[in-house]
Formats: sequence, C-alpha cells, structure tokens
Amino acid sequence: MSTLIMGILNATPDSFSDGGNHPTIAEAVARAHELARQGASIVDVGGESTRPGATPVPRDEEHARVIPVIRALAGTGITVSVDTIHAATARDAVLAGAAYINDVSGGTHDPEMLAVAAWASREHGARFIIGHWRGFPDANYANSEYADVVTEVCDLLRAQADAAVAAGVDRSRIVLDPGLGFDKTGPQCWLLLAELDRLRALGYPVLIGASRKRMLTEALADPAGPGLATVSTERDLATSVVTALAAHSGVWGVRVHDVQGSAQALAIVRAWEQAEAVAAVASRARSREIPRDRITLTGLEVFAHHGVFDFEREQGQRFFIDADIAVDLHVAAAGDELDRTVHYGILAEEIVAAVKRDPVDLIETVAERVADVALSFPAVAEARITVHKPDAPIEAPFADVSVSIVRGRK
Ligand code: PMM
Repeated sequence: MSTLIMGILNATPDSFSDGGNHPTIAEAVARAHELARQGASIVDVGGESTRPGATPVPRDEEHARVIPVIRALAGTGITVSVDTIHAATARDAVLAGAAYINDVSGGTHDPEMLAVAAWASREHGARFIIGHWRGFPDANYANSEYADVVTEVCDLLRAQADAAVAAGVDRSRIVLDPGLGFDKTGPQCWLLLAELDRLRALGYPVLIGASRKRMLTEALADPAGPGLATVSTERDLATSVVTALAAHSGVWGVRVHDVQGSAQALAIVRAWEQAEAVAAVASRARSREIPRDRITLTGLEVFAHHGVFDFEREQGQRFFIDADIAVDLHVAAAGDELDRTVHYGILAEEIVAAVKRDPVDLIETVAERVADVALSFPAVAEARITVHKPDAPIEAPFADVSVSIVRGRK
C-alpha cells in the first residue's frame, strides 16, 4: 500500500515553520487546496504549536483559529485532520467535518479526549492519531532520558492504544505516531526511524512527523557536510529524504510542510519498488534457467528383463544407461562440498535399482524411470537420459539401438 501525505496547515502565529502565513480563512482554504493539489490526502489543521518551547495557547483561542477553517474546508472535498490535544476542540472539529483527531499527547493531556475519540470513531468514523508524548516537551531535552527509547515508545503507544480501545475507540480507526522531537533527542528519533518495524509490529498504521524538525538540522550540522540548515524551509530536502526512507519501511503516512517534495520522493520510491518487483520476477525466472554445468555418467550396465517378447522377459539382457544431468556446480566447486552437488555413486546405484525393477515393454519407459530418479536429486535441473539396448532382437547386424529423453522440473 502506498504511503499517504498529510499536509500541515498551521493556523498558529507562532509556528516555527508556517505560522502567520495564512491569516485569513480564505487564504487558509486556498493553501489547503494547494496542498491537496500537490499530493496531500489529508490536511492537518493546527491552532496551537506543540513544538518544544512554544507558548501554550488558551483553548478558546485555539478553537477560534481552527474551527472556522475546518468548517470552510469541509464539503470542499478535502479530508481534514485537527491537530489538537484538547477534547472540546477535537469534538467541535469533528462536528465541523474533520475526519481525523491528531492528538500528539495520545489522549493523555485531556482526560475527556478518549471519550471524544470513541464517540468520533463510532458516530463519524473518524480516526484517532495517538502520538507518543511525555507532557509539554522541554526544549533542552530535560525530559529525554530513556533506557531504551524504542521499547519505551512502543510500550507506551501500545498501552495508549489499549486504553483508547477500552474507552470505545474502534481499533480499526487508530493510527500510531512515535512523536519525533517530543522529548526525544536527534539520535533517539533516528533510532525510532531505524526500528520502524517494531512500531509497525504493534499492528496499527504508523504516521511519521519529521518535517523541518531539529533532528534534521542536527544531522545536517556535520562540519564536513552540507552545512547547517537554519531556515526551516531549508530542511525540506532532508524531510523528503526521510519521507522516501520511511515509505520504503512501510509507514502508512508522513506529516509534512512541503507536500510537493514528499510527493516527488514517494513517486521515486514507487518507481524503485516497481522495478524491484520486476527484478524479483526476473530473478525467479533466472533461477529456473538450466545451468550449463553438467555431470555425465555413461555406459552404466544393468542386466534386466524389459522387452515385448516373452524370451526377453524370461532370459533378460544387457541395457546401458547414459545420464547427462544439469547441475549448477559453482557452490560445490568453490567450497569443495559434496552436499551441493550430486553424489554420482548414489545416482548410479539408484539408476541400477530402478532399471532392475519390474519388467516393462519399452526402453522409453525405462528412460522415463531413470529421468525420475535423476530429478529426485534436488540439485538436478534437467536430465538427458539415454537407454541403449545393444542385444535387442533385431535380425540384421547392428551396433546399438537407444532411446534418449530430456526431462526438466515441472
Ligand atoms: N509534530 C508537531 C505537531 N503535530 N502531529 C503528529 N501526528 N506528529 C508529529 O510529529 C507532530 C504533530 C510539531 O511540529 P510542527 O509544529 O511543525 O507542526
């Protein structure tokens, strides 16, 4: 499934990246449509910056910033999310048409939030995004002590998801978010990204919000590297790279400011993954190719009783078998390993036993039997079998009569 983009629309004058750029409702709506055109499936409207060090916004003010924008957007075909830690704002946003409650506190800040999320999921099919958080984040990482950040984030998110389900939130409406940058240092954020599999193993869709965050600035600050991206928009390329890598790790969504950059990153990931699928098919086909290496056993003599005449059945005669088998011998030869090839002594014994079994009329049937024996060795990709019958009842003088068949794996 392809990763979706949640475009950020901040109705916050103090947001570090986008605040104050959309002061009027009309402009906010126009910007939301631009984000959608660029590839955002969801527009996340926030009225309070939760970034470390931001001043908390009175609830009424946050409400006044976001609800009119959400109401104006609802019904215009845009899927809206509300970025809030306040239950009352979440409830009114859902009533105004929001399809997502994006709570960076994961329902821990406002004691009413889980009840609102339960009602919203039940009555409106709204989804509830549970972020990992330890309270209002400290800009100096005073609250970023973890013995094992990935385990602790996973444990807390699992517990919050369980609490949400217990409160009545439909399990299928829950999304988890590790809360990058919320009381997590850069290295801790990178660890969470490196171990996205563990987050995904919790069984919920995973949303990642790395856009323009300090973790990116820190990673770019290597003196030997490309230089410090101090202006937030300068982190957009880095954000898009995270989008690509996170998408390749199977995240459900990315929350970003620069939708266009992430949309391009996702298009490239799609092209790459499609080529990977094509390459996998080609590789499977190659593995079915017949190796050019061969093991050849010729002139294996077996006395048996095959033939259409009674005297052949009674007296028996000599048969000579040639087995020419295709086996990839690279590994066996490189490691001098008998296990990786065919033990020709055992092959000979099994062919003799098969040819000696109950009599049949035709050497064609004998050849088929021998081919089955050869192909019962896993390393054999193809068997060319010849059965000679030099004492066949032919009146004229002759040197030999034989039948050859070629059989591969089905
Ligand atoms: N980060 C911020 C705000 N809301 N929501 C989710 N789900 N995940 C996040 O990582 C997240 C968020 C803070 O960043 P901003 O001020 O740039 O929006």
